[in-house]
Amino acid sequence: MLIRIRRGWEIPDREVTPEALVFNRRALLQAGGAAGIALSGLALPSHGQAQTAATPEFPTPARNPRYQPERGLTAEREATTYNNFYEFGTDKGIYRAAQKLPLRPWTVKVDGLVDTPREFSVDELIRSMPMEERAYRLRCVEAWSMVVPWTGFPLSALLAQVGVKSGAKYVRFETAAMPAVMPGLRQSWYPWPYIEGCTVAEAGNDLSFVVLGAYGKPLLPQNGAPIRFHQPWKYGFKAGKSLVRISLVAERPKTFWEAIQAQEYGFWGNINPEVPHPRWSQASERILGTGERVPTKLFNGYGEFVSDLYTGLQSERLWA
Ligand SMILES: Nc1nc2c(c(=O)[nH]1)N[C@H]1C(S)=C(S)[C@@H](COP(=O)(O)O)O[C@H]1N2
Ligand SMILES: [Mo]
Repeated sequence: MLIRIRRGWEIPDREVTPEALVFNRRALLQAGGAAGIALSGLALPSHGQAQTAATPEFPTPARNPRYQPERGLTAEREATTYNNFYEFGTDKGIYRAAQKLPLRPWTVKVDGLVDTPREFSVDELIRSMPMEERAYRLRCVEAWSMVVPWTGFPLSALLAQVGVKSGAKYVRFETAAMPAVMPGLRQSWYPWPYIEGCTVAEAGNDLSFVVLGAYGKPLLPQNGAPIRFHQPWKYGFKAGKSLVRISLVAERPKTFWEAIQAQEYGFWGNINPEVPHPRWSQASERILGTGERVPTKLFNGYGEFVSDLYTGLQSERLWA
């Protein structure tokens, strides 16, 4: 039995109505797969009074005030129509093609050097993990950026469920490879599936966030539905979309972009305005939607939370 952990800053008056809804929702999920699909937010047939309150099918927890985005939220339209998701194609307009991604059933395997390897269904995670909203900056190495209100939970909460063994040094993220719906996989020179990774220490940082929703709704396919990752102090390419497996491993995983072009993309991918990428200066960034250009900050402005992770690692290639 997983315990729903309430955060101190969560607004208590949200609890009264949602309790009843959560109860109904569980009953519906137990009733079978059809209800599960309906509750994913794609289709909303009426299931009685449980559906009348605001978005009972997906939790809308309070925003964590600790992480201030310091800029306005990016318009949802921008964030959902200008994407990188090479499995669906290399242009920014893959949102149409991505609608073919089947979102249920969907499970994520958590395995490797853990005490209890397990496979979690996405709906189980939505019900049982300590969900919160976080408005994070996202900075792509192509020098554009946005601010998205994600819904999800800290990766550390999931790792606590399985228990990380002492030999584990890295986390390897594997994302979906579904040739039937992903035309990009025909580009066979790319090393599919898209793999990403970080250290166990980075994974344990509270900013490391497993994302299930955005803008108060379940994640859309183009943003990596039904479950993706995000570490806001790293370039966007570190954030694997449509995760199927999270493995605790002893060796540093070979990541997708590193495998393609090791001179341009390293393992760490930390944001640093002073270290240019061969094709893009990282000194400034274009804000999606407004087109405004602003200086880029070290660690994307999250240094106070993460710089300690890198003491003693100066010999590593810490910046993309
Ligand atoms: N599986 C997968 N994940 C991926 C990518 C991808 O091509 N495939 N692109 C990455 C890059 S380069 C960026 S900038 C972000 C973009 O996330 P967004 O489209 O939700 O803004 O997703 C990352 N995750
Ligand atoms: Mo990116």
